[in-house]
Amino acid sequence: MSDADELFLKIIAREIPAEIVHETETTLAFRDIAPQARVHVLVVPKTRYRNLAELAAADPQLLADVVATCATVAEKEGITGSGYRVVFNTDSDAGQTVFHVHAHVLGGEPLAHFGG
Ligand code: DGP
Repeated sequence: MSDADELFLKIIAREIPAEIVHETETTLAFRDIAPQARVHVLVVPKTRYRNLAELAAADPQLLADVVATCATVAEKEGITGSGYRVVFNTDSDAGQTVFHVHAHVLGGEPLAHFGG
């Protein structure tokens, strides 16, 4: 595991500061250091898995916890009415840079549309 991949474990341990938005027994939500939207929060499981595929295979309940925390964050941030996006960048083509699975919760303004 590289230093970059240990980053979120250090945030979970409060060894590196972050603006924490919500915490549960199994997950932590904190603001992205380089926000791509007015609201940009990262949600991580407190146990590290490399990416979405590893988490889904190893612990589906923990994945459900991460997704539930995303919905809670959207409520706390007041963006459920206007809408929001949840993204798991997974490996190189998606530009994943930190290999501790995390969901991006983005909203608070109109987001560029993608898809059909
Ligand atoms: P990804 O590209 O999907 O692996 O996203 C990693 C995100 O992590 C990226 O949007 C920036 C964010 N990030 C990187 N370093 C830090 C940090 O030290 N603190 C916080 N809060 N976010 C960070």
